[in-house]
Amino acid sequence: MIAKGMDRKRLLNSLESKNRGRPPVWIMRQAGRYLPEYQEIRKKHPFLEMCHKPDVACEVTLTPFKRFDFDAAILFSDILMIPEAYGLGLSFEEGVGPKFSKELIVEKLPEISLKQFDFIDEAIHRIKEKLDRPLLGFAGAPFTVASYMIEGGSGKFDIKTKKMLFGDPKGMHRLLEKLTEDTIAYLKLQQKAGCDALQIFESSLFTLGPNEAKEFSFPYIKRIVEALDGAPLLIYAKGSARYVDELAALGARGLSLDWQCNLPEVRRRYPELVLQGNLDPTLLFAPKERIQREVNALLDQMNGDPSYILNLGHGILPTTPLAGVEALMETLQCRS
Ligand code: 1CP
Repeated sequence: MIAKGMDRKRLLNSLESKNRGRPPVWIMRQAGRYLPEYQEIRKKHPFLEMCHKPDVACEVTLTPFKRFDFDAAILFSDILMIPEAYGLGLSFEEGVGPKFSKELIVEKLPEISLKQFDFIDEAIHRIKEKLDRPLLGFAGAPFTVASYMIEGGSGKFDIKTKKMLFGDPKGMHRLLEKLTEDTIAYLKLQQKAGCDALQIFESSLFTLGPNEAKEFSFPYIKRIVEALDGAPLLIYAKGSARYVDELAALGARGLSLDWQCNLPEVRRRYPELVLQGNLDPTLLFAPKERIQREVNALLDQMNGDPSYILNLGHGILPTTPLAGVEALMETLQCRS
């Protein structure tokens, strides 16, 4: 699907605070399990193979555009590629999610080489050859990736992570230091390969109290922002509502906010910041009229905002009906 003329630039314009007309839209996890086309490809490949094979990663990245005219693509990959490169034995089990088979010993984590991410470099080059709109690269924020490594996969209450954070804060900082350095190199690789913008996912922020967030999350994200030196970078955080000021102070181009934030109010406080979000992902399960009402209510306040990007407040859920996404897209297009 080919977007027309300046339309293709909507996302980049918003990132430069100069968008006119309707806001750009993309959806976190848009190249994922809610799409029947994704499920078809997934039948043929285990998840990690999809990430490792540049031709498949490219195909999956472009899959959502068969149905939806999103204004950007996001690289098909995962936030766990860095721990995988550490040799922690990552696997994805059906219905279970990510799992690491090797024990985490922070002191023994190896130095990694960017050569290990050649498959990502190649996937980005391939996508850029075919894509007619901006491509987002991404990485997990150090604390979120650390929490998966410590839990050995998805941890329901992140108890092991908290145990380490409170019981061995020095060890926790050593792990976060290492992840920060590797994440900087990893994001720079994606930028150099052709990604037009980058997003950092701090999906586990909500598990932390304010003192812990201040110590174990924000300083590391800030270092990444500084190292990327003005690159168009968005920070997504789940649990952003109570930390808008702290997140805004990290110096990134924009914030991607969850659905507990009052986005128009954040805009009043931060007129200059790029803002992205923040519909509740479960809204897409609602009847069409309800989706229209909620999307229109948000757009009544944000339409015409030169630095706004429409998105959900977290990733689209795997069981989301396609009709929900269709209703969102139709409502937006009616506002053009
Ligand atoms: O369209 C896209 O966004 C595709 C690229 C993408 C991204 C940006 C994937 C593919 N994963 C991610 C980010 C990601 N991965 C996050 C941050 C965003 C968020 O909070 O949703 C996190 C926490 C992960 C870790 C992860 N990987 C999970 C979550 C586990 C948990 O704790 O609940 C899962 C299920 C995966 C596997 C995965 N990654 C991506 C897909 C499409 C899948 C499903 C794999 C399958 O088909 O079984």
